[in-house]
This record gives sequence, structure tokens and C-alpha cells, in this order.
Amino acid sequence: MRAIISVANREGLTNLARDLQSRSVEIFSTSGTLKALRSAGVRAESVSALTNFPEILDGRVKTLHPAILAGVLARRDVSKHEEELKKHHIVPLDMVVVNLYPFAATIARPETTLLEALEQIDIGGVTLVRAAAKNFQDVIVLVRPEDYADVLQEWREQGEISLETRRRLAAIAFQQTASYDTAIAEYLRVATGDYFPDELTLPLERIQTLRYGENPHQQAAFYRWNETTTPAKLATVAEAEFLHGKELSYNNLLDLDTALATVQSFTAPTAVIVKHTNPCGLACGDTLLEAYKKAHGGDPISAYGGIIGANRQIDIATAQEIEQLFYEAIIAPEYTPEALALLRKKKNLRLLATHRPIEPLAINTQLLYGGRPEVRTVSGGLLIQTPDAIGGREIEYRVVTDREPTLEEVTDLMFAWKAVSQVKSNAIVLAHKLTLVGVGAGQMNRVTSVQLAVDKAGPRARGAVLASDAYFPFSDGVETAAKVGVTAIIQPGGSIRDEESIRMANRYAIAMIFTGKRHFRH
Ligand code: 93A
Repeated sequence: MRAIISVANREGLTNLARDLQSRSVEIFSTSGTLKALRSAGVRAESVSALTNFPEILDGRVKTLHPAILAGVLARRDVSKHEEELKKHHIVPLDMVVVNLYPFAATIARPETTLLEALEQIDIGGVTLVRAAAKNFQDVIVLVRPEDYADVLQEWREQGEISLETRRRLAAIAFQQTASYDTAIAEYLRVATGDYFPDELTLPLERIQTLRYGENPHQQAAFYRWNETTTPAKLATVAEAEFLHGKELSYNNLLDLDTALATVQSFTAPTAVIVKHTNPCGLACGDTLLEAYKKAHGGDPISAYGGIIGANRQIDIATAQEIEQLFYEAIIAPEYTPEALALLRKKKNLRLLATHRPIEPLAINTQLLYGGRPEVRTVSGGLLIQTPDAIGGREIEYRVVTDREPTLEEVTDLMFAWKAVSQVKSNAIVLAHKLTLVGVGAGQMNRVTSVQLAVDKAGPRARGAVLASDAYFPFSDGVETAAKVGVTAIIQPGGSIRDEESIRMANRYAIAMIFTGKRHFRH
């Protein structure tokens, strides 16, 4: 048996090659891989031994040769193929192990030039992989180090690699080359300002099948953008480590996503409690403990059964507070060992760690998949957009009322603006001292959302600030807030009746600022 090994990612290479060698597999490799193998003491030959041709054009042509491709593509059950190989002194190749040039990782580095990017477009490796995958009935194709061990184990236990496994490996291979090309196409396209392809192949890989969907009679699965297209190491729900608890549900995942996105907008220690994809508690503090206590205090009734997000390591003090109440899940960058030990005692509480800082991101619209595209379905199709995010930096605004907001009000307005962007439209939030005190979410008119937020806040509305995710179409929203003692408002502005809202605000000495940007969330 003969194998070609040509890998950019050398992870697991030596183990694999040693195992193959012990099964008397002859190994042929491209120059870099060959060097790595030989220095690890594995016997291997150069691919030039097959082609009688050197690697040329700085490696652009290494394995692109009929002697190699015919050796991979020849059908073993067709005697004509066998004869043709013999006639041209070509030997059959039974295994192809290739790991492609790291294109996605290369373009993820901002300093990468076009020339450097083009150089990392793998041609020979892709060709080899596709050839082997096409001929999977006779050829084993391996493109991911994580698959090596399973294949070797099967070989050890069964004495061969089953047709079923080869077919599965071929599917993985074609999926990978498709994603690889998608990433290249996207890179070339977005530089011209065109983010969205004419035809969309979503480069996703399944993480798990879920027990059920939003309701028990719905089927569901959880996918992540696959690694070939997602170089950016962001804190995401899909990449988070599941540390403890019952299996994650569809609704848990949706709420975890809101929790993560919400705390990600803030630089200070921040905690959020999410229910049904809306934050019901949110606060910043000097410590995470303080933030959590304030967040919970904002709406202790709704917090029950919620999902917690934190942008700091969960410490023992915070864990002791959380532990007293019923929550579904927590997502945080890390947990101290004591906190983890304590929280693990709650068998129904799911714990996730991102192992990456949860901090404001530059809004990455540079790359669709490398960023975090949002995908929604409509019947017969889907919608895709770059994410809405408010970074940690200052928000631009202009004061439209007679009174300017005080420094303290501005601080709360900025907090409220980030908070409201995470609430379902029509969204209104009231905030005071960096704590959410009232939320009106998902209403069909804005004034009802104001009324809900005000009702939730109760006496805490006095002295609070208000944020509205879109402009007030009428002045009634401002009036409702004014009457309960709201002192400052942040909103996009842009209504033809803005003047009426401004007049209303002035009448109550409210300071109002316009951002010019709305943050609908549906
Ligand atoms: O530049 S290429 O597209 N031309 C080729 O003929 C070729 N054959 C294999 N790149 C090619 N490869 C790739 O080289 C493999 O996909 C692998 O990523 C890499 C391994 O090269 P080396 O062993 O020299 O480090």
C-alpha cells in the first residue's frame, strides 16, 4: 500500500505516519512534510520519486502531476485502468492525507497582502483531495487531524477501512474543499465592497443534534461556522466549552447568545440575566459580584429560571450568590476552581466557559463568515446580515433639548443605549446607576413598551434615564416617561414629529439626546 502525505498542519502527523509504517505502508511526501517526517525518524520518500519531476515554481507545482493524479484516480476494478498505469509506469496510490494551506488564518491577519493571500490558495492539495474523494471506493482520504485516530483504530480492529468510513471521509473532504473555496471567494469579493455571494453555501458543521427545537414537537440541531472559514477567535456560544449540567436546549442556546452579546458590549464588570431572549436584569459594577447583585435586583421576579451572562471570571463570592437561586445556565469567560466546584453541585445548572475574553469587538464587517453573520429564515429562503453591535467606545450623539444631560445621566444613557439594543423591538429600557430597572420588550407600539418599562420600574422610574431603540413617532412616549420622573432620554431621532417630542421633553426639563442610529431587533 502507498500513501501520499502532504500536510500544512502537522498536528498528529508523526503518530499517523509511524502507525502507517508499522503496517508497511510506503509513504510519499512533499518537501516540508518529508522533512518533518524524516526528522521524526519516519521513513518516507519524496513525491518526486513518483513523478520523476522536481517541485517547481516555489512549490506552486508539487503534486500536480499525472503520475500522482492517475495513481489516485485509477479504478482498481477496471483492467484498462490497470493496464494504462503499467504502460506509463505509474503506481496506484491508496491513501491521501492532505491538510490544506491555511488560507483563512492567513487572511485573518490584518497585515496580510493580496500577494500573500494568493500564495496561500492551495491548488495541488485540493486537487489531490478531490481526486481521492472521488475514488473513495479504492482510496482513503484524510483531511483533518482529528479523524486520524478513528481511522487507525478501525484499521487496527477491523483489519481494514470499511467502505462506509471511506465514503464518510470523502464527504468530509468535499465539504472541506467547498468551504475552502467559499472563503477564497468571499475574500476576493468583499474587497470590492460586495459582501454577499450570488449563491450561498453555508460552511457549517454540526455540533450536536438537539433533543428538540423551540417546542418538543420540533426537530433541531446546532451548527457552527466551520474552521476553514472562521479564523477569528471570538468568544462565541458555539465555541464555548460546556463544563457541566443537563444537555443544552434550543432555547438555552438562544438565550445564551443574547447573554453573551449583551455583556460583550461593556468593558466594566457586567452581569446580565436573560429570559426568552430579552435581558430582564443587567448591571455594571466595580466587581462582578456587585454587577450580579444589581442585575438581579433590577427584576428579581423575572430572573427566576433565567440565563446569566458575565464578562468576568465567575469568582466564589458571585457563585455563592448565584447558587441560592434557580437559573438555567451561565456563560462566562472562566470560573475559579472554587466557584466551579460550588456551581457543579447544582445538577440542573448548565455551565459554559468561552475561554476567551468577553469584550467589545470592533464591528467586523470585513468578512461575512469570519465575522458573525446573523441568519434568519423566511419561508422558502433566508436572510443574512452582519451583526448589529455597539462597541465599547463612546456613542456619538447630539443634545436636542434645552437642558444638557449631567455627567451621571450621560453614563446611564450610554449604558441604557447598549442595553436597549439587545431587547426585542419595540424596545424601551429604564436604567439608573448602571442598572436596568425597567424593560418594555416586543410590543407593537412604542408607547405600550414605555408603559411596560415604567410599570416594571415602579418607584425606581424617578430619576432614571430611558432608551428607545427607535424614534418616538409621537410625543406620548416621552410624556408617559416624564410623568413618572424620568430625567433623560436617548433615542435615534428622525421622526417627522421629533419637534413634538422635543417640546414635550423641554416642558418636563428632560435632557434628550439623538444618536441618529436605531437598533431594531426582531
Ligand atoms: O502550491 S500547491 O497548490 N501545489 C501543489 O502541487 C501542492 N501539492 C500539495 N500546494 C500543494 N500542496 C500542499 O502543500 C498541501 O495541501 C499541503 O498543505 C502543503 C504541504 O507542503 P509541504 O509538505 O511542502 O510543507
